[in-house]
Amino acid sequence: MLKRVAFVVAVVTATTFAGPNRATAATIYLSEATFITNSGALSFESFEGLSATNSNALSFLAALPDFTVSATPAGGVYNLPNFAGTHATDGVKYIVADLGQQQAITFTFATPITEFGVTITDYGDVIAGASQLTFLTNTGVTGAAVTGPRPDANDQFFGLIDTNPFTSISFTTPVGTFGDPFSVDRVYYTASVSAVPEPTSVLLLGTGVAVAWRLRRGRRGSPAQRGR
Ligand SMILES: [Ca+2]
Ligand SMILES: [Ca+2]
Repeated sequence: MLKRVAFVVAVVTATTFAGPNRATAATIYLSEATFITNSGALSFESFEGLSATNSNALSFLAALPDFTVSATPAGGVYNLPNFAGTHATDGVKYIVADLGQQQAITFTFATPITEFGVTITDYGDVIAGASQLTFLTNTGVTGAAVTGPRPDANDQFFGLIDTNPFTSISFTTPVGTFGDPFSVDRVYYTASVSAVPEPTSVLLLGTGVAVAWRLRRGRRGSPAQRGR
């Protein structure tokens, strides 16, 4: 009987430890400043290089240097100061998802990232939009990015840092929130490996250290100079 109890306790303990370890790998940030502080080198994109459409196309997709951004069922690039509450949070251009329910904006990266941040505007300001905008990565990390209701033209930063790299993240409105356009701008993501100091910089730094060491050695080896 005692043996049996011990076995059960051992199994429960193992399960308890496995759960939190997995959950704490991903951290959500609602403060842009804290997200940046806790991130490594980041790249930034705010869609200023795209042509504004100021209208919605079905299955909208735009290609940026490091990722694509798509909007379903429809979306576009806007440069209007205020389109039904949506607006830019950096520069003048931004991406809108509109028309229908379960509207989604999806970012898909060419190389895996561990950090992602974005400002989401104007979510949850219409009557039926009082629930959450859900995020989901291709690795299965999910949760609430923005919780409604929110005032018209609101801004909400959302950041995710995950030790387990991911290549896509989507933001989806719930069923029943028909006609609540929302938008994204100010995108941060893990800088690609090309942003790491290049071998020539490292070599120059090494040369500098060698020169300094030689100078010190030279001074020590000259008693006449030391006596002055
Ligand atoms: Ca912008
Ligand atoms: Ca809205």
